[in-house]
Amino acid sequence: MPTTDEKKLTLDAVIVGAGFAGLYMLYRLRGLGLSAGVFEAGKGVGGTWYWNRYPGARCDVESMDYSYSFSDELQQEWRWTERYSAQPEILKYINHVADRFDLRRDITLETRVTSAVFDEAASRWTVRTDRGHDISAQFCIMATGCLSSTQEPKFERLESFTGKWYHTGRWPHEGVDFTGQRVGVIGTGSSAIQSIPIIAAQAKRLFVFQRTPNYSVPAHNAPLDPEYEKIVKANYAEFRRQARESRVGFVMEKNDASALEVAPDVRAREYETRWKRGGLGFSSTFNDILFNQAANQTAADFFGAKIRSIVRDPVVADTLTPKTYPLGTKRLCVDTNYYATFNRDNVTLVDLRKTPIERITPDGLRTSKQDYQLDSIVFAIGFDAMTGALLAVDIRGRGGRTLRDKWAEGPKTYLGLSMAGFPNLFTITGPGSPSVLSNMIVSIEQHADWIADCIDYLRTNGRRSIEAMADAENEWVQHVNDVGHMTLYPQANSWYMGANIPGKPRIFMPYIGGVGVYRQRCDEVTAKGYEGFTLA
Ligand code: NA7
Repeated sequence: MPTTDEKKLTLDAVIVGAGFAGLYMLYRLRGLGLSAGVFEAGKGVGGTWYWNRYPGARCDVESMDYSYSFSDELQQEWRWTERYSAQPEILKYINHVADRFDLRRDITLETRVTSAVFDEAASRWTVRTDRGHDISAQFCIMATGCLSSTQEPKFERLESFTGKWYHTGRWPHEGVDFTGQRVGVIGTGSSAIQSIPIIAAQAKRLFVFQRTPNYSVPAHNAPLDPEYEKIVKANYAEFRRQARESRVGFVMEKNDASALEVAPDVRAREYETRWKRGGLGFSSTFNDILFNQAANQTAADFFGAKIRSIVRDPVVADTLTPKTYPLGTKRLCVDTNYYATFNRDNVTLVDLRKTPIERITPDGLRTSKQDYQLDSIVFAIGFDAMTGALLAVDIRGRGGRTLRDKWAEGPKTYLGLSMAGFPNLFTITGPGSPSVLSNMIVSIEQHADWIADCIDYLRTNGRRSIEAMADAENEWVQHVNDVGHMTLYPQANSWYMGANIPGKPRIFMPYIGGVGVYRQRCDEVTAKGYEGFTLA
């Protein structure tokens, strides 16, 4: 515990969170000569990659893309071992970055920021933590991540369960051995889809409780091809430039053809090629998959046929086939042996649409049809995405207005970076920015750079504060919404829409205009002397 004196701090900036965003923000602010402190709830750095240690946790963006670009020495020297990196390797990388750039001395671990209150007279933030820190800072930067606030399991009689239960987003650090156990996994999102094949291979019996099936593309993960690594490293600057200007923060092979305009055999061949290649690029097989229902249906039909070709039991195959929302409008999953796992004798799929969970029992759970005996339950039920971690902090801006109040009907931001009424508060990859629809590291670097440049500008121009104008914010919120509704995304009950959390406002939260387009917009705002902001 810090002593009273150590707890009372005056800093130029407080950064909340020590994941990829917090670390790079600290690096940038230090470079400007600012005093900055990072406060992090975990016992280590890494954010998402610190908490999500469930079996099979892996990034769905390829390793050569999913890494920092700010240091050429770092990107040249670091060697990824696989096409898609597993969680332990990514965590090792983040720790390497923290050491390599001597970041740890400004990071306070095991400390949760509980409130941030704006003092209008002083134009400063007072930030408090659960360990009694009382920090005065000119700037407060929320680097709290989009998928960090877990959705808590709210199943009736959970407390009566005599076995052990886990949440994929808060996995025990020592790991879990399911050998000989009867295990139930609730949920079939990305976390479940990655962990199910591994748990199935270990457990005696595995019951998968599915509410909504997901579309999952094979990863075809493999050791990183040394030739590919060599080519990328020889051209890393250009590779990164293309990523920054792309739609999603990494280069996906584009196809300007419509799925509806090509002959059926050409279409089938294209889908097959993308399936064989694996990964998130599947949803760009044609240019209208995410915009046109009929085009999307051709991809969904291809998917259904694939599932039927892998899963032997036709009833199970049918249950695993999504039918209620367009492909890609819930985040596409990337897997290793997911569908084939349902051919195992020890795996049973339970369709919760037909037989919902009634309650947890002391030795398992009960659906409307039967009791299941379980030694362990894995809740793979996701996150209060994009807004959860921000609203978990009691943030109060001008006039004492809370962020919770401001966002009561859904998040409102200017560029996903800043909010009217909350001067000198920044969000890295906040709602209204490309964030979760992009390679997060590309978006994180862009935001941290924009914020650092903005702070530098304020200081060199003798300004104390910057605040989004209400009009600019309203226009941006409208634009984010308009662009979102040009696509099929709003049709799904996804966490992009806040639909996975009971009572959360239903609104499409990320900006889908594209990483390159969005960056241009941010740069224009800067070039026009921070258009849409008030500087004081
Ligand atoms: P997701 O993608 O939100 O998946 C959560 C899953 O849990 C999903 O299948 C949900 O079904 C299911 N769920 C949630 N609540 C319940 C209840 N009460 N009962 C039964 N099933 C439930 O979270 P993940 O952790 O898998 O992945 C999050 C992101 O992390 C992922 O997109 C990647 O970007 C990385 P539903 O679809 O709501 O019917």
